[in-house]
Amino acid sequence: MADEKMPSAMIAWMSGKGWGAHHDQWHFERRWDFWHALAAQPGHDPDIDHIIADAVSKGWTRSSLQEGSPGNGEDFLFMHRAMFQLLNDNFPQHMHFLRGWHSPPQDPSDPEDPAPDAFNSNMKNAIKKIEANAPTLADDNAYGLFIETNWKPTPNDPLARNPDPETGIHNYAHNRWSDQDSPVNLGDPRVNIFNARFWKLHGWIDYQWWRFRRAKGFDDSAANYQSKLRFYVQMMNQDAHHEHFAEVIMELAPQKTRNVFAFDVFP
Ligand SMILES: [Cu+2]
Repeated sequence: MADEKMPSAMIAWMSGKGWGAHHDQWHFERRWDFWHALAAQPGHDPDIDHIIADAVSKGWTRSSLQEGSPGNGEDFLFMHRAMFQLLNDNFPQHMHFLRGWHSPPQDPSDPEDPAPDAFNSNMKNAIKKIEANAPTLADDNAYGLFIETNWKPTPNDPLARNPDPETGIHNYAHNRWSDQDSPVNLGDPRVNIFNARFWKLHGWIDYQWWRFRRAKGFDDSAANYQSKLRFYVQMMNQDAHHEHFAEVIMELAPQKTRNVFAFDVFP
């Protein structure tokens, strides 16, 4: 089934805020070491060089918070929650597009979310753990890292992975439903925010995070929670000053999308 797009008014609004480019930059800068380590390997996929050259040409730099390192987990959760908040505020009539999966569909022949192969058994366990009442994870950061990524870089090895095989359902799901031929390829951060399935996935994550915080007794009125959320809401609410790549790719030139999650491996 072809990917469903978000309502056009929402796509136009997100494009106006430059969210496609921002989302791409946010993820790339946090995978800076990862991409450069892959590019250093002999015989690597030439797409990797294109991804790096593209980023460097835009002046993007390395983030001190690399994906999978401490601090990145809660960043990931807050940034996406800020996007939900802004879309909910601006598009109350489209609230159901932001609802999220009840649970990620695991059946490859699911009519709405078909997938090419059987659901990974470690990822099945990850879903069980996440949906359990109080997952045995310490805090927002540990929770975010568990959901986001299997990467756990060390100073010597940017490609080191988390020994816990149940980490990274987020990256797994992006890769599972990526479609190189889709103009809103779930694997391509430049355009995947215009894909309805992106919000189903992140809606599930955001809801589970909310449940986690409640089970832990964390207080959403706490100053550190509020200031982090406000930081991201303000960042994401600025109007874009740069080129709207998303509009270009959606409406003018059918450029090839890419799957940045294709290099993830799940045990
Ligand atoms: Cu995502």
